Amino acid sequence: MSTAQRILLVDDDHAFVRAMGAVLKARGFEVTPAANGMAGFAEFRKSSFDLVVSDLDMPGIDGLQLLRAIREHDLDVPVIFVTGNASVDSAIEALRYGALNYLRKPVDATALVSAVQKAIQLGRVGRLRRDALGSDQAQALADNAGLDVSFTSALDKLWMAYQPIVQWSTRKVVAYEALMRSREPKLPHPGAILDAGERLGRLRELGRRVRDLAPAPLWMTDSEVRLFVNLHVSDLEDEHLFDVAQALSGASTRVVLEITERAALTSVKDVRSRISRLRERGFKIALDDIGAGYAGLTSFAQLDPDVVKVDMSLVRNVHQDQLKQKLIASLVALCTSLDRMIIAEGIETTEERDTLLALGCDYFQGYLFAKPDAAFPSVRW
Ligand code: G
Ligand code: MN
Repeated sequence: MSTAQRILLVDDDHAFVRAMGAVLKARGFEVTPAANGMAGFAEFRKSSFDLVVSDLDMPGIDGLQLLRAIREHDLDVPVIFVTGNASVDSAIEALRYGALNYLRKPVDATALVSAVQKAIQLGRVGRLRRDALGSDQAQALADNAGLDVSFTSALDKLWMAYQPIVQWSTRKVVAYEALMRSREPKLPHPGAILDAGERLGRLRELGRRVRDLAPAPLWMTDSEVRLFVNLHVSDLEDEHLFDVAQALSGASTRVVLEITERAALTSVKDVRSRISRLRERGFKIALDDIGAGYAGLTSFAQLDPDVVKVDMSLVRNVHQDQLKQKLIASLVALCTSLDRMIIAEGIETTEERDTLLALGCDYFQGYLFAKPDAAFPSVRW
């Protein structure tokens, strides 16, 4: 039986595969060539390898996609990328996805052999470490590593949907709420992305990405139109949020930061001073999901919000529910007396809208008017 180390060599550059294949074979490695990402992955599924060496830029399935597919099956196998294109972005991305090394063409044979030997050694250590752990621990590690890959991909494929917030009396769009979405099928809903970010301790990266993307299309709207952006409590503890150089700060006077009532603000150190720092930078503050029944009016007192958003659970079938009507009427009275804006969220029917109008609401958001969409969606009055 052969004990040679097995290398999968993937590149659409036949000359490179032939030349490097020969170099590696001469050093005693067993080399399986593949001419593209698809063929490489097929080989990978057929047998086990100690190392994958792959081109980054290939037609069809490229190196990154191949790496992602491999990581779904094998968390340990080391991967080295080789590329003729000296793109720093893709190099960084490759490393983020767990590639071990990155070599630029033309590749010197000695450099390749030394990188290959080092990678195989590291791969072996990774495998031993996983074997040494108990099966539960190893499983948790594996699950998290898989989740980590999906989360990275979800960040890469993040995009913002926008949902109008309207004023009924003037029939005008006064703002858009930016809502995160991702094309990563493993994490299809914002809730799933947030859960993954929380489990992995990567919520801040998510918040930063949202704040980078959210203000981009703002220039297309009238200057009075506001942008509502959701914050997670963990964002409040991220200095990036307070950085005047971040994209959102540039538009701060048009931005309303939504903080949900669902999360305990008590966990955040010096919430009040953080909120006032945001106000100093020009941001307005909204209390999101009020009435969802978690913190009651505590967070209202803590935040002293400029805007209050009524949770859609209070809005749903409000026309049939006297208790909901009373709650909303008292919130409207509170906001009116304090001169705060109050927005009812999640309106789906004309019955809900008309009841809310009768209760004194003038600002609305919900599928009845427009669903969130990539471009600024138009409103059905
Ligand atoms: O927690 P927050 O209020 O930010 O959540 C808003 C979410 O509610 C978004 O994901 C948005 O797509 C969704 N949404 C917006 N309008 C409606 C609506 O009218 N009905 C329902 N069911 N969901 C809505
Ligand atoms: Mn919101």
